Amino acid sequence: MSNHIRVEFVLGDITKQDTDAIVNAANSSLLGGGGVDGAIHRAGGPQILQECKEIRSRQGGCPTGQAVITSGGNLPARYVIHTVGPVWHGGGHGEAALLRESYLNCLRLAREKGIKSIAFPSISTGAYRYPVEQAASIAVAAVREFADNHDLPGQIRFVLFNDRHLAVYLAAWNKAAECQ
Ligand code: AR6
Repeated sequence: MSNHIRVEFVLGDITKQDTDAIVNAANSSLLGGGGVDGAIHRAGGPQILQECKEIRSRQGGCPTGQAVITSGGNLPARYVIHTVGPVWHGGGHGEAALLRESYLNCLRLAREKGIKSIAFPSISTGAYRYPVEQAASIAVAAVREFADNHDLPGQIRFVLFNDRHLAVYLAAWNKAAECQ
């Protein structure tokens, strides 16, 4: 693991984070929705949706596992990285690989943009019904893999919305550290 990276886990609201970028658990339309997506568009104002529409007109939305970037509008964060996690269909439909790609593509975009701090929500574990224990182990493995392969100075923050999710992510992180 790179010595330059700090990973932290907090209980909170993603829209309040003061990292350079926050990640949105979006859908392929990029036109907003409920959960994290709704909260980000409400707090960030119409600028974010406007930029999402421009991306849509260029590339026709965002496929599952991919990521796109907009400004942060009125949010404390300068950027929003929108990714589309997989819908859980029982685990036999490539969900794990797609969720891993969502995290890695957000980190790749952040690196390209020179973003030094990024906050992730627990992608796919709300409306998309991904079991949180499995999602957490994929999320922490993706972050560790990226940090191992890139010199990535900065901070990665997981922002969990309830105590149970926070405990699950911390346990996944500790387990991954033990296995190393
Ligand atoms: N800050 C941090 N985490 C939150 C917040 C918040 N403000 N609000 C909810 N969560 P979800 P998905 C947690 O449903 O499963 C949308 O309608 C929540 O407890 O936001 O990837 C999109 O438009 C859960 O653990 O995202 C898509 O259609 C996690 O964030 C679809 O939902 C993710 O829940 C995406 O579903």
